[in-house]
This record gives sequence, C-alpha cells and structure tokens, in this order.
Amino acid sequence: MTNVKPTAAQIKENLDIKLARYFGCTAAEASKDQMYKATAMTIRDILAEKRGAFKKKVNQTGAKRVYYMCMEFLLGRSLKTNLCNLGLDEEYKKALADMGFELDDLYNCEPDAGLGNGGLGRLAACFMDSLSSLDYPATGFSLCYEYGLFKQMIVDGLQVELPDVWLPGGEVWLVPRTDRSFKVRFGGRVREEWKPSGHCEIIYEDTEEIEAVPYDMMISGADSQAVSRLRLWRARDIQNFNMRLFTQGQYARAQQEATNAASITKVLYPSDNHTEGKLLRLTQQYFLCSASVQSIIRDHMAVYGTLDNLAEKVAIHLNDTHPTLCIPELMRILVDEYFYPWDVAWHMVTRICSYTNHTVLPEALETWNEDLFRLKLPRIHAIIKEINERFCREAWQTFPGNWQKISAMSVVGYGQVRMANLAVIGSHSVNGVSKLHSNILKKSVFNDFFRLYPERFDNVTNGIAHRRWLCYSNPELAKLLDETIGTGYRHNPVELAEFAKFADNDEILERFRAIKHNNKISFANHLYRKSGQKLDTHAVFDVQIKRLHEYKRQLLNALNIIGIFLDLRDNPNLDITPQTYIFGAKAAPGYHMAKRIIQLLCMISKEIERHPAIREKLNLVFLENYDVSTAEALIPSADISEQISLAGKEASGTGCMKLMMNGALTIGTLDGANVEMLAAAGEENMFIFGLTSNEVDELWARGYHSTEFYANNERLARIINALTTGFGGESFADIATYLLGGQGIADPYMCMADFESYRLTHEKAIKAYADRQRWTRMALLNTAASGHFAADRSIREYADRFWNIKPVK
Ligand code: 26W
Repeated sequence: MTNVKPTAAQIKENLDIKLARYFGCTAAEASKDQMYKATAMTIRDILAEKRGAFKKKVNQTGAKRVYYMCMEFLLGRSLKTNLCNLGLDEEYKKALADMGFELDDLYNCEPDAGLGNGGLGRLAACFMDSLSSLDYPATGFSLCYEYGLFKQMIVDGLQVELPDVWLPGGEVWLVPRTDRSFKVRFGGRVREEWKPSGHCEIIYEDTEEIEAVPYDMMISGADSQAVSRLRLWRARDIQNFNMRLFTQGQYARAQQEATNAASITKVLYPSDNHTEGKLLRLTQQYFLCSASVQSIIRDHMAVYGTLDNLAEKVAIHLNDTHPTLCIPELMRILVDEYFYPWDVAWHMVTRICSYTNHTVLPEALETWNEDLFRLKLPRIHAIIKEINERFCREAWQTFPGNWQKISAMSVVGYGQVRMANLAVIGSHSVNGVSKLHSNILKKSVFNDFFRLYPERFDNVTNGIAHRRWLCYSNPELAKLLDETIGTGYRHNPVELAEFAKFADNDEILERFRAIKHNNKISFANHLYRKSGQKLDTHAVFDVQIKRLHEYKRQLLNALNIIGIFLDLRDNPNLDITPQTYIFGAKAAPGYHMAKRIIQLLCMISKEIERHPAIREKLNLVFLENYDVSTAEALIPSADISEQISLAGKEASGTGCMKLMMNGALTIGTLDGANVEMLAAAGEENMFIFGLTSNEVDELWARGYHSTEFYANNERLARIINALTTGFGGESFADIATYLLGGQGIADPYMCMADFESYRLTHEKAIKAYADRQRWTRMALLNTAASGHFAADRSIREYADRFWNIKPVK
C-alpha cells in the first residue's frame, strides 16, 4: 500500500475495523471522540508502513542520519498536518462525511501535545516537519512527559496552573516499543578494574537502574518519501514491582518505589530562560541522553556491525545545552564499553555533535552543583573531569598563563559543572539562531571560545513550518497564492516572492483584504464559542503572543495602552481608529513579575469594560491558555505583530515569522530575526523603533537612569502614576517601583527608555491602518518577503553545513 493513497471506500473500511476492534461499535454508534481516535489510528498505520519502507531504503543506501536531541517538542495537534502532508485530507473528508462526521469537528477532539514551553520546543516541532518533507533521515529524541506544559486558568487576573492531561487523546499517535527499552544508571559508586587483556572495566556498585521505554511518533513530510520518527522516552521502574514488600503488607512502600522511578518523566519543567539547578531536571536530562545515545549505538550496530564509521554515519544535534550530557555519555560508551582509546573516541564525538544556542540571558545558562552531579552521575562526572583537564591544557597553548580566562572557559570550576562550555568544547559547530544573535555569541557570550575555535561558530536563522502556519491554518490565503503564483511555494517557499508582483493589482489587494477580514471573523467566532468574549472585527487586531518574560516587554505594550486609555477617558470623542489588543502568554509558575504583568493586562481589560464609550475604540483581550492551536486560529487574523523585546535579548523569535507570513505588519525593535525581516521586507513595510543593541550596551555603560525619562516625559509620568492608582480596583505600585527603582536595578529591560519611540511608531502604524489600500499593499509585501523564514531553508543549512546529510529519495 506504500505510496498508494487509499480510496474513500478503503478509508471507510479501515475506520470500521478500528471502531469495531477498539471501541466495539459501528460508525453509527461512535462518538466524535471515538471517531477521532479511529481516524488517527488509521493514519498511524499508514505512517508506520511508510516509515518502514523509508527506513529500509536508508539502511540499503547507508545514508548518514541526524538525531535531533531536545528536551521539548511543542507539537500541538497532529491529525490535520499528517492528513494534509499525506495529501489525504479530501478523501478522509468525503469518507467521514459519508459516515456522518465532519473532519473539522474531529480536529477539535485532539488535545494539543504541549511537550514544550515556547520557542525552542516549537522550533523543534517545525524542524521535524521540514526534515521529513525534505527526505532527510531523521529521528527526534525527547521525553514522554505525562503532563505537558500546564493549562492556564485566569481567575480575577491571576494565573492558576492546572495539570495538562494530554495522553488520553494524544496517545493514539504513540507506538510503544517495549522491545527497544534501555537501562539508565544513577547514583552508586564506580570502580575501575584492569583486566589481564589490558582493558579497564568499569564496575558499578549500588547504582539504581531505571528502564527507558520508547514511544514512537511518526511525522509525515509533505508529498515526500520520508517519515521522521520522534522517539519519546518514558521511565519505568526496572524491578517492576517489589513483591517482597507487597507480601509483607508494605503496600504503600512497594507502590512508592515504582513511583519514584516513573516520576522522572512525570512533568515538563514549566520554565524557559531561568534555571533552578534542580536534581530532577539533571536526572531528566541524563535519562534522555543515555537512553537516546544507547538507542543510536544499537541502531548503528544493527546496520554496520562496527562503530568505526560512526562519525561518517551519525550526526547528533544538541538543541540548546539541555541534552549536552550526550557528549560524555557517548564518550562513556565508546571508551568503557567498546574500548576505544580516549583520543580516538573524542575525535569521533566532536565530529558527531553540533550545538545550537537559543538564549543569551545569563540566568538561562545551565550549571549544576558539582557535588550533586557527582552523587547522581559518578561515571559521567569522572569523564567530564577528564574532558576538562585535557581542554584546559589545550587552552593554555592559546592563552598561556591566562588562568582567569581558562578557568572561565572550563567545564568544571567553582564547584559548578557548566553545560554551555561543555557543549562548545564537545561540538564541531556552534550556532546562534539569527544573524544578530550569532554575532552576540561571538562578540560576548562565547568570545573566548570564538578566539580559540573561530571555525566552529556560525549562524542559522530560524524558520517555521510554512505548510502548517500558512497553507493549513490560513487556507483562504493559500488558495489565493495557489491561484496567483502557483503551488510551487508549498515546497519551495522562496517562490512566495512572486506574490510581490501583485502588490499593485487592485483585485488581488481586495481579495487579500477580504481574506484577512474573514479570518478576523473566524477568530472572533472561535473566541466567542470558547469564552463568550466578543471582538469588533473592524478594529485593528494588535497581537502580542509569546511567553511572558520581562525582556519581551509586554509591559511596554501595556504602558502604551494605558496612555491611550487615559486619552479616551479625558475625551471619549477622540477620533482614533478602533483598536483591539490581543495577548496570549503563560508565565512560569514561580515568576512573580511575569504573573503581575498578566494581572495588570487583565485589570486594564476590566477597567476598559467599565467604560462603554471607551470600549467602542479600545479593547484588550487576554487569551486564557495560549497554546499552539490558539496560535493557529489567531495568527491568520492579526493586523499588527508586536515584536518589542529589548534589543540584544531575543535570540530570534519565530512568532514574528508566522505573523509576517500571514500578512501582519511588525512593530519591532532591531532584535533577533526582526533585523533580517527588515532586510527582506524593506523599511517602508515595517515599523521599527527603539534602541539598537549597541545603544543598549552603551547606555548601560554610561549609566541608565529610568527616572530621567519619568521626569522629562509628562505623558509617561502620568501613565506610571496611573499604575499606582491602579486598574480594576488593584494597585500596581510595585510595577511603578520596578520601573523607577527603589529595589534592585530600575527598569532592567529599559521600557522607559524606549517608551517614546515605541509610542510614536505605534501611532504611525495605527494611522497607516486607516489607509486600507496602502496597508493591504504592505501586508501583501510582507507575505511575499517571508519565504526566507521557512524551516525548509533552515534545515537545508543545518544539513549542508553541520550535519553533512543528504536526502534519501
Ligand atoms: C529552564 C531552562 C531553559 C532555558 C532556556 C529552558 C528553555 C530555554 C530555551 C532555550 C528558551 C527558548 O525557548 N528560547 C527561544 O528559542 C527560540 C528558538 O530558537 C528563539 O526564537 C527565541 O528567541 C528564544 O527565546
């Protein structure tokens, strides 16, 4: 059946079989949920079969493979992408309609697989799509968290976190491979024993062994041969169950032992850009690395029977530092289990591994307490010490006598194990995720390493799965593109540039505008069904969607909205274009300031509600539980995209790309990928404001005093004072203090310094919106300029420059 598309009749037959076997019912009796599951199961079968054929071809051709290691994959839903990528959506729609079901209804039965926090995890998911669409042999490795990122509820403006139970509906995509389990060791002691053969054997004593069980998810490419595999590990107690304790009547203790092991993959850490150095997280990371590297070695041995050619056949990519322990784990297996000499093994490891950095914030760079590390992973600790010693000797050649530099670059120092340093030392390539970010890595974060290994440093600007984020979530726009520029852009996204030819075509502009308006109506309906909130679809939709973090400056946006609110309160007849501000953001549960900013946004919204006259012109909507599916519904409807981080802080941003592709105009700083978006779209089609990253550095060096901006800007002063008075009955004096000083550094992300520039630029954008013809032209040109920001382009760059892998056709 491989590559032969099933007919509607065959689909119906397959669905009947699944319903009968798994739910004991017929189509007429089945619930939507049962039909969704039956549908997913039939797709899973098609994918498994296709994957088998592809794997065979990869084995036969001896092609090199890439293994993408990441603690997070923010997949969202799978049914629609898989169906569309396989080109089966129309047939399934027909078959299901015959059986009394609407495919669109079934899409909504699927829970989001939220196995990630934000940008990093979503990027990994987009990359899996491109890897299979471009026919690269790829496996992603991560953990099968029982609970994904928490569900967010907002109660009186406060974020409440609820567990995200995704498996009951999400499990249908997973194929358990209990036959492919591995053991992962923790704790205990290690001893070296020299054997007469000359080998050193490593003896483990009193270690705890935990079983890693793989659950495989197949990810289809679009119109391609390849099916990528995402292997998610689940922890299971190796002794299964302590029957001795149980028969002694110690039921709870017997139960407890098994639970401890399973807790490793219980829940995703809900924080990005801030690490706490918690033992459970280190345990999760090693669990992922050890199981995955063992799996890679096993697969390789099964095909080649030797590891001598491992570096020619395997690329391992470390997506941020979280899976860095792959480096010492691979060393452990090569040296301890296959007896390769250290130097030979190290040469292999550095040829195999590559590393991407995703953040420059110092609080996000992971380090572990060395004592804790040694207790949990004694053998890995010893290996890291050896790596470190050899590295320091090497660095001495470049920086003789400069102990300060060498100690800053070392992996182990001051009682800490530093993951970023290990990742750089053990990889042949290190890249940032936008041009600006990669330059900052070379200039500051990794400057010493750059001087030592200049050839290792490179840039690959991020990209998005344009089929998911444009073709499937904005089908009307995709149809217009198909008609005007042909369907080639679906596989070759740079062809979107052709669309620019229609920038002065009135008929196309009108259609483009109408599509945006229809998308706004669709989103308004979606929101109304979900929460009862109403949206004015004639207002500008001004959208800021991303994790809540101070550096992303949702607060700057809020300050500007407060200004407009005060204007309207003074004069409700003010002639301004109606504007609706839409926010979606989750805050890390322990991140106090982020939660206060959410509360501020909600309370401004509540305050506006109290003024019917103001509500006609100004609205603020805070979307509860922003997730991938919400993004897919919202992004096609956005007019304005807020990308307003303090310059130098946002590594890339990818939401900006999704919004641009769907014809939203960006208001942004010269940060992350905005810089390249500007180069692609032209300054006449973007609204750029604020300090540049160099200016930010200079201002810090000179001494930044936010109070000067308060003193010299009456409007800003009034806004800050309004914070203290409060909104919706809640004072935000603490946020005023945060901005002006009093405790800690005043306004650490320079909202005050950038305020005026932001306000003026924003005003310019809102005024530009009034000229709809001109606005639509700019929006169309943004879509046309967005092809560069497709993940297909990013993946080709990784494949050619770092992984050295080729498509298998
Ligand atoms: C808890 C430790 C931790 C630290 C950092 C967890 C997760 C992180 C991530 C690296 C944070 C993250 O998601 N970074 C984002 O990565 C995106 C993909 O490259 C970029 O587009 C964003 O700019 C960057 O913030």
